[in-house]
Amino acid sequence: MAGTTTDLERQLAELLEQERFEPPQAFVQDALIKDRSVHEEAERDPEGWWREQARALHWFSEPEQALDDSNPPFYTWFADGTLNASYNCLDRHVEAGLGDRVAFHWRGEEGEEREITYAWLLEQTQRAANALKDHGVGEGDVVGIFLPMIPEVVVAMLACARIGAPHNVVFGGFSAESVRERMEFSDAKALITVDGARRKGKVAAVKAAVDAVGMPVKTTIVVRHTGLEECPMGEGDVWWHEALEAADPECAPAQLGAEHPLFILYSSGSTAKPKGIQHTTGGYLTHVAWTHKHVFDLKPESDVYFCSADVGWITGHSYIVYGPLLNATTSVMYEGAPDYPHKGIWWELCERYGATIFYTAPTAIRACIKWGVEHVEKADLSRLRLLGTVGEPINPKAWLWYWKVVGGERCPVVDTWWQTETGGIMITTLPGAQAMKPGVAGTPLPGIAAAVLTEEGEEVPRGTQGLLSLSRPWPGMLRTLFGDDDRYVGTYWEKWGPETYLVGDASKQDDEDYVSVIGRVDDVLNVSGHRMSTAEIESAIVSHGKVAEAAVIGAADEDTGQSVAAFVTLEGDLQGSDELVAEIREHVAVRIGKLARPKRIIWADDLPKTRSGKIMRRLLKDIAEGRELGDVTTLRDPHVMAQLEGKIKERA
Ligand code: 6R9
Repeated sequence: MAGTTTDLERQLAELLEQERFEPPQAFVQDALIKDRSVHEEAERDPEGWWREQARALHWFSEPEQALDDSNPPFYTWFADGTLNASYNCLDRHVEAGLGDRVAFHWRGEEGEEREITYAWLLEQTQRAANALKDHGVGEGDVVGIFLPMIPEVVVAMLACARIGAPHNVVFGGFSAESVRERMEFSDAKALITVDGARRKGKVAAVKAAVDAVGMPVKTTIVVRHTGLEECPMGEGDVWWHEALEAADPECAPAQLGAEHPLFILYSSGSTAKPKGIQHTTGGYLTHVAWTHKHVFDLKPESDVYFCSADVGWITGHSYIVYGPLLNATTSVMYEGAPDYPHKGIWWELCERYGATIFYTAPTAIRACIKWGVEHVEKADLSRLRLLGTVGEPINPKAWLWYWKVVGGERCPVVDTWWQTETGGIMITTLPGAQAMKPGVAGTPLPGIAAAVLTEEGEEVPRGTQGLLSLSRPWPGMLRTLFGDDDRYVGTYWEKWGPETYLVGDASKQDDEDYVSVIGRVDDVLNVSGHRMSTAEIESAIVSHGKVAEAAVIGAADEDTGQSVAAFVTLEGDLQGSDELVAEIREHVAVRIGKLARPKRIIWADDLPKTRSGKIMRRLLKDIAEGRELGDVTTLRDPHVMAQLEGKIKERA
């Protein structure tokens, strides 16, 4: 085995020299798009082109209008059309005779399997929609969803969409406290949650945790999943299965304006308060339907698609639920962790269900590399024909490993750049039409325009690093931040004016228009492809009784891209200890979620601040990553740095 690894390493090292990979001929032959004429066609008339793509949806009344840019940056798309998201995802497929098609091959952590058909989803969605109505939820009311990766999470989202109640899904890895806060911010009327969630063989009592913090909602609907004995049901609590059973089986889809909000999804920004990113119906669905089909070269009759994300993130919303269902896709949905019950579970599932398309995050690929090729090689992956990544920059080494070991050098790899705010994929390669460059996402998709700018808004020369911007509205764009138009304008449209969207990523563009994305330029961390705010973690740490002050930075990390490092000063003359490290980590887990726990805590007597009192994060980053210190002359107290450096050396 050792011999094979060396061979592989040598082969990968050779491939590292190659900057450009043409799409494999066998793939191109059957590809939906084989050249760049679509890009050109869209470029001639972007609005008209998107208007054409909107025809892929079913409209109760067809829109005449595409983009309305009369009040920037409050853009609208297809505003005079009416439609329903759940009708588009379910009814029309069932009406077309596809009711028996599997929408999800679902696999539970314990190995149980459920085949979820389109007909079943439609039946359950109508009942759930009526159950929501029975419990006082109406059009425009926000409904919170805090569920693990079980089919009911899809039903819950589509039931909300059916009656025009925007959903607010919270990732299952967040703490109950985070859920409470998000319910409060979004003024949610009801919460759909679960008795317990399984993680690597253990069961977490979710309903009990939710009760312990108290939710500001009238009704809590509880899915019975693990059958936990201790699932407290109080006043205002209803069992999902009982509510659905009692509900009318038919619920006509609400005919909603294209700009009706479909969902809110909270995402981390550069302040402690998460941003309620608000998406609407017609434009968002048009964008995710087109991109899901063409970026993944989807043939719904023969493909089996597996996206390993969680529905609680935008990737799950757009490319597990809405995009795939709009295109009548058969998908694989897995409840568990990538290394449970064993490190080859993804590949076992690919073989078992015949997955042809696989979409994951670079951090997961790096974990697989560490676990070893043997876990991949055990499975027959010969049906795979396309691979994708999302969430963070992929280093060329990981790209090549994915291409070679998982894809057998037959499967194009699409490196898809986008954000919660963009709704859908914006920059990538179309797999049958464009060469791939490892570590470089690709070009703006048809209809999308991007540019790399200076702080002042001038385009930088090709090959030079600058700030990524999007220079034209697109249908899947966020419309505002929930209840906070000012913050929406201030965050994205103030720097360069209401026509140029500020992405927040540093990037470069080459002579062929390919964009490589380097990383965030603001105080947003990217740990394993999960977005987190330094300010949010800092305020969680500071809320611990023994902590005086904290500064959080993202330190470069080989496995997770970035990791959370916290510089902490303690109250009075308290001393740091291993117990206190554990206490603070647990405190962060309770306040935000396990994913936000600092990997390293560094005790500091003081934090380096400018004379105006701003924490110098750049210096902390230098320290945490072991670099020579840059200019410290603007510091209020330059000795602070010497003390901190001393601490780090002690540890090393
Ligand atoms: C979909 C999603 C968005 C941020 C984004 C950027 C980073 C996402 C990337 C990528 C390089 C890619 N990012 N995809 N960086 N290459 N292919 O991840 O949304 O959670 O909102 O994060 O993630 O920094 O600005 P979200």
